[in-house]
Amino acid sequence: MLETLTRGFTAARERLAGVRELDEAAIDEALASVRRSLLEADVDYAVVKDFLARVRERALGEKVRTRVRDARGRVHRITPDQHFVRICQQELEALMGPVDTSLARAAGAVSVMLVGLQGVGKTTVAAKLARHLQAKGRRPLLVAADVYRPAAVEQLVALGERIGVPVHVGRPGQLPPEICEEARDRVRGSDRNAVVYDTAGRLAVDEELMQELEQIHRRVAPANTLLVCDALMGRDAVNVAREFASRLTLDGLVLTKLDGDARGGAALAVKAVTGVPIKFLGTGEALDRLEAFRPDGLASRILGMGDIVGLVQDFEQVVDEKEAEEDAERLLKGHFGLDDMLKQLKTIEKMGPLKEIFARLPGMGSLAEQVEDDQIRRVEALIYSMTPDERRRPEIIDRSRGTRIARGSGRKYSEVRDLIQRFTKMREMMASLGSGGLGRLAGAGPGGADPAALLGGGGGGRRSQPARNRSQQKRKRKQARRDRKRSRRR
Ligand SMILES: Nc1nc2c(ncn2[C@@H]2O[C@H](COP(=O)(O)OP(=O)(O)OP(=O)(O)O)[C@@H](O)[C@H]2O)c(=O)[nH]1
Ligand SMILES: [Mg+2]
Repeated sequence: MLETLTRGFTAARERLAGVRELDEAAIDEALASVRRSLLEADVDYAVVKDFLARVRERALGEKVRTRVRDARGRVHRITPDQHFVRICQQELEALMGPVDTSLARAAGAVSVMLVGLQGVGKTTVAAKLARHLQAKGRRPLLVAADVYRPAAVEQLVALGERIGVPVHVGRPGQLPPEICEEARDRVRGSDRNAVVYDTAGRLAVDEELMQELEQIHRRVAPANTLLVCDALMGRDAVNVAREFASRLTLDGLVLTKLDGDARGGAALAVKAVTGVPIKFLGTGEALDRLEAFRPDGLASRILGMGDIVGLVQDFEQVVDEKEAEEDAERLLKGHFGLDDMLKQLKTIEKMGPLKEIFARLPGMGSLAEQVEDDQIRRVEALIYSMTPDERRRPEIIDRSRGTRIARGSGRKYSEVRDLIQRFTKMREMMASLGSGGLGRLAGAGPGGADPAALLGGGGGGRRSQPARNRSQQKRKRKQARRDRKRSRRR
């Protein structure tokens, strides 16, 4: 996802690594890589020009502060390349932001009308949004307002069934504006408090489609009209958005298939050109692959610096907090088996393909390319071929047991050996951290471990204030709980 852009910014940073100051020659050279990747990613030309000019002006005009003091009074050195990246980060955020992922309500109900060209992912987004609303405690109704494409209604009905959301289907011969109006009335007269209208798409913006969409819009007055564009549309997304915006009041954009396209330039330009904010991103076919759009997160990812905040948010969604805490406690005591590790891996897997997760870890972007999608499957096969005792105490696995496990899982003996070596090392490390090492490492007293310190001191600076506060509070709560448990045991 967005590899083309990341490559350009990474190259720029590499060019600036080690330079003593950001002079004109150095900046222009760095910007040349950025420019190439922006154009290759199909970002609107005028936007590229503007963006580069702004970065250049700031990079030349701002005095680089080489030392900054963080909240704890520690001094960090800032190198010119870091300063450059910071400017890029801020300008990317300005280009794509501000954050605006709210969905408006009218008369107590959230109503969303989805519009867009054929095949961009409207129906998928309809189901994803319904699921998203459901997760927020709403009771949505999906409306099948595409009566033209064969099987379009069935597609939505099937998706609705999968997520347990009712789908309003019109009678034979009924036209979309009427279907939508009836659906709106159905919501008003029931306990439903959200509605998502899935409309038909066309190959290109045509008059007939526009008129129909205008009619629906007039009759149901949705609180949110969202245009769906896919990343594959590149620069066209901008033109299409302009055309739709000239006919309908658009409240936001949903950008889909960001997983499927390395370019994704539309994400950068479309807000700047149309003024319509990006509200959601679609990053996969599965119905949980919808992200509330965060410009800072996407900017970090584009810069190859990962997106820890987003990763943590996703993780909080899939992880069972109590269980995770118990696991962590056992891990730190060294009482941790391969079964536990597999469980952890599977939790991580729920967040999406490993490759993507790595791409969102700071500094791991390039590593992501080496991660193979079936890595977890292979580890799983190995662990499943072990006896419960072997899983608990992998140190008992000798050559003959290892050969048996390899045969049972259809893998090589060397893979069994590698897995056990890696696991044992990890367990030893965690156990040593648990016995006070973590506290020492973090420079805090025993028991006062600070995981943030392990992420590197300056890292906190990029996180938004509320996110940081939230996770700090969470950490404090967890620590308090742990302390309580400990004192109970004593
Ligand atoms: N990889 C990927 N595929 C997606 C995403 N969103 C949708 N798709 C796929 O794109 C194809 C078209 O999606 P639909 O939701 O049917 O698109 P639509 O806009 O409703 O299409 P029409 O109703 O024909 O106009 C389907 O195969 C989806 O699974 C996404 O974020 N990533
Ligand atoms: Mg559709």
